[in-house]
Amino acid sequence: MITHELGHNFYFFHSGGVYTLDYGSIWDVVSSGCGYGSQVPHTIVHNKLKSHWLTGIDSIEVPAGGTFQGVVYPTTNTSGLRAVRLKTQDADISFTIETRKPEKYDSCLPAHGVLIHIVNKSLFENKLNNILYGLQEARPIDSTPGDNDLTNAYFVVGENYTNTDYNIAIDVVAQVGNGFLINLYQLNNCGITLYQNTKLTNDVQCNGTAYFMGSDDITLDCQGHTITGNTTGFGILSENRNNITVKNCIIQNFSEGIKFDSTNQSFLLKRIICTDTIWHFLILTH
Ligand SMILES: [Ca+2]
Repeated sequence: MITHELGHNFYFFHSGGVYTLDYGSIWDVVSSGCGYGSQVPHTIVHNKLKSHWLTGIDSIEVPAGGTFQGVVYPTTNTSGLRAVRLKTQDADISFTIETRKPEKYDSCLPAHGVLIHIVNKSLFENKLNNILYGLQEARPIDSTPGDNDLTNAYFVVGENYTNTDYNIAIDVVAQVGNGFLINLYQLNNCGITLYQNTKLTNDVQCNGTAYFMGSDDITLDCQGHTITGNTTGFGILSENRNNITVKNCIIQNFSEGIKFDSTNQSFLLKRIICTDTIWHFLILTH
């Protein structure tokens, strides 16, 4: 409790506000934490960034419209990248990414995973005179929404968070040591590697290759949208992959519309209009 109240003196506010107005997050000592009288967890990286406890090589700030790929290590580590803040076109809104692991001060936490918060800076400014009540500056993104439970809010390998209001996607690609490899990209951007099933929500215009298929067993569904190039690169490039599905795409004006090279097994191409003259397939079947 002392740690919690001390946090307020640093202008740290209750995170939560997802299912309850206040408190409600086990992941933050300046929320409910693990309960009074229990081992208290760390505070969220948003607060550590705000107070410059994490700086330099400990953290990275991704500008609005930017991308990031790298390993985010647990808050309980003493070195390595431990915080990512993604800015958005709205100067007040950002997202933070952190890895939490039940050990040391975080030993009361329920699992090892990736936590994502949406931060609204304007709420911080509104609350300077109202420190204990009101809206939360940082709200956890619940990976299992609607269940009135934030203990399972963490993301694990293979899971993805997509926010179409801000056109961002965050993939948890793999575990690397005790950290997680994060792939953060802008929805509908070009030149990106896809690791998860992806749906386009509008047409895209690309300089060079639009999409690299980065994992097996994934689907790109353009939902009828058009991918337009500048006569260079590939619309969709898949090399040494299994079970890639591309559907509902209109692909035009690339050097090659689709290149599937050594991409084997049950790939599917459905409802595709490719206006480029060259399609390049080297398909291995078992
Ligand atoms: Ca949940």
